[in-house]
Amino acid sequence: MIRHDWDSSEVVDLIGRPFNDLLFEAQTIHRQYHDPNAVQVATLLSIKTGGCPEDCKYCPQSVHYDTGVDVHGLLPVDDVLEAARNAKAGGATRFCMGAAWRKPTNRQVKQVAELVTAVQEVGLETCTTLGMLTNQQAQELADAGLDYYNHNLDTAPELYGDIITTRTYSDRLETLANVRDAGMKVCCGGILGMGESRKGRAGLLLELANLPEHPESVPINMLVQVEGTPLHGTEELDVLEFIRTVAAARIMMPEAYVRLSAGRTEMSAEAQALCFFAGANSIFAGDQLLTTPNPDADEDSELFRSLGIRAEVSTIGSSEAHAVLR
Ligand code: SAM
Ligand code: DTB
Ligand code: SF4
Repeated sequence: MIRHDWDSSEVVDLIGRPFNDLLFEAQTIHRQYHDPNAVQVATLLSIKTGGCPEDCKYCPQSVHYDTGVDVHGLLPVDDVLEAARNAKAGGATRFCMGAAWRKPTNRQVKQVAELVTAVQEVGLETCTTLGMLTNQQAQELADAGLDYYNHNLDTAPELYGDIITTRTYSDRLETLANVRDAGMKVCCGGILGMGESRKGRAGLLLELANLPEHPESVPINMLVQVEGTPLHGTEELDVLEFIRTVAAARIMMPEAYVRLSAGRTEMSAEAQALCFFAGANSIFAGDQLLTTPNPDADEDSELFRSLGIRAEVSTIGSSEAHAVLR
């Protein structure tokens, strides 16, 4: 059953259930909605890096912190195409382009729309994450054929002001509504391990699951601690608690692709295997996230091989037929 009426204590209790009960329920629901042995593979590219005016305390790309990221302006289309072809050759079905902007200008939206059209021709689903969008900007990206827009809520509303002061939770919700109105699919999740309590994690899941429509993709990131950011040195989250939160996300948003996102370089194969059992069915592949490292291709193929997991094949061209069949 798809619900949008979760309350906080119910979600705290859900995350805190006996581990075996929680994972069994998550896996049972997972099997009702998804192929249990297939994982979707997406690849990330930072198309504009660093120098961002926002003050997100986790982020190496904020201009407020000295992290030594290699700052660059918007990449030319040829560089983006080369990365997209490599991603496709590596088995990715979706190509996500990230820009360190608070909000793009109309000119920047036009430039990104051209990148979207070019990447589509490679035969990949497209996703971008560019910061806040107006209604018209969202429509322009949708008209260019953009499939997904990533815009994370990142944490619970009551904790947002401790992490970011340069924008509000309602700014985030407004962009998400603009993306939906324009007819695009939504990729929206958050970061765990920023010092939040279980109630904080529950608060993030509650917001996501109580949106008018569940996001099609829900990235769950483990904080990547980058030196120079204010959250560097935060006490690390127990990986079992991360897995519990993934399981709760699966139970609360049965149809969504739950993505085991940033933080995999610090996770054992066993921890990642438990994330897949808990209902994660998407990853970022490629040796770089936006600015920080990710497991390399050999490590990921070995992980998939040892677990008998297949990379999901492209649905481009068949998605409409699929929708008719359902
Ligand atoms: N500037 C745009 C925005 O913030 O919406 C798009 C790019 S931003 C880097 C995309 C997402 O990356 C953030 O919402 C956050 O969830 C994630 N992120 C950034 N730094 C991270 C870190 N150190 N660890 C985990 N996730 C991180
Ligand atoms: C998401 O939720 N995680 C990705 C993607 N969406 C854009 C970004 C992770 C960034 C990790 C830190 C970095 O590499 O800069
Ligand atoms: Fe800028 Fe996005 Fe990083 Fe925040 S998360 S500082 S908005 S790039």
